[in-house]
Amino acid sequence: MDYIDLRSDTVTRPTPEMREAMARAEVGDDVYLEDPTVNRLQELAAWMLGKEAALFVPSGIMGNQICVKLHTRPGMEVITEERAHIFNYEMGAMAVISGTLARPVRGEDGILDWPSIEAAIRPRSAYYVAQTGLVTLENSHNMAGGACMPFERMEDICARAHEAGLPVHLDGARIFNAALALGREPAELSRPFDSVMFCLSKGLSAPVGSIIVGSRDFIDRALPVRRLLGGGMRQVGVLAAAGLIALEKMTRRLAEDHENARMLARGLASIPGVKIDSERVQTNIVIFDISDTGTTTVELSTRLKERGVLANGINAREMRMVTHKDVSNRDCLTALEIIKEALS
Ligand code: TLP
Repeated sequence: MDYIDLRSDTVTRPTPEMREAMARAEVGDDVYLEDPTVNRLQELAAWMLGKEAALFVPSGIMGNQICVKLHTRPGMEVITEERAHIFNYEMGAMAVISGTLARPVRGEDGILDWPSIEAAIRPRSAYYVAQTGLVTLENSHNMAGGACMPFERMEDICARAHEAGLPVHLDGARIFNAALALGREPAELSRPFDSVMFCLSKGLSAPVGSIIVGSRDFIDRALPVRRLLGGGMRQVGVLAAAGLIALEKMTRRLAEDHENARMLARGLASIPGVKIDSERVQTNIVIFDISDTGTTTVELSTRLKERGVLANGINAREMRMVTHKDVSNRDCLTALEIIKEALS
């Protein structure tokens, strides 16, 4: 069966142009820093994100965790939003790899503000408590339904954290979606941060890969940590070639995904028992509550799959649907009809 796959934008397949570029890619040994295609990708990524340097890494998780490790020492706390990916979906990596402890803080619709972060910072004067080492933000915020933190809020948080002597890392897995929704350049969004991770393999449709950006010194220190984690790759220009197309050609079309997500959300809002504020959908992620329909998310996922639609629950009450290049407007309309039927 040809499924309409709304589980995630990670399911996107590389475009024919990517596959061609991968076949033609000039390669070298990237552990010797000699892969020309990787070097070009890193230069382009650093330029687009307005930072001195960039590093290609196999996954978003590895990118985030290299940054956590570089910014902290074992025993330190890392402030994250309560539903953040870096805290909930990365296998406790900040504890395993960096010996740090998450200090989760609830943000309104996933959006943190300075007073709640400040309240979570451990006092420097108290030698007998774990010290805060890092603040992390996520934009767009996956589990808050793709919500975007306004630029001014990020700027304010970064400035105040810096005044308090704390670095700030951005999990910008979907920073190009956020930039589009906020009407800002990705370089503008990334400017206040000490490090940013973003993914090539989500809405941008590359088959593999993420990037971290920061100062030259930060990226020089990131290289050995990537190697330590087993992320030193060899003739990886074959993957970087797809990443270059992702950055050059795939960022503008994200608007289409946002339109489809809004349409999906409006349609969902009209289904009896489904709770969603469609006005809140800013990017390509739609989270909706089905608890009033008397159906659990496991039941709904099963019914949808039988009818050709793939979507998962994020808990017993809430489903997540993510739009992307491989689902069209028509697919979303079909999915809506199927959801209505499955819930009737
Ligand atoms: N997110 C995946 C799942 O892990 C939940 C998805 O389907 O959305 N940061 C954010 C904000 C993410 O959403 C993800 C992946 C990552 C980091 C990790 O990226 P990868 O999967 O490349 O390690």
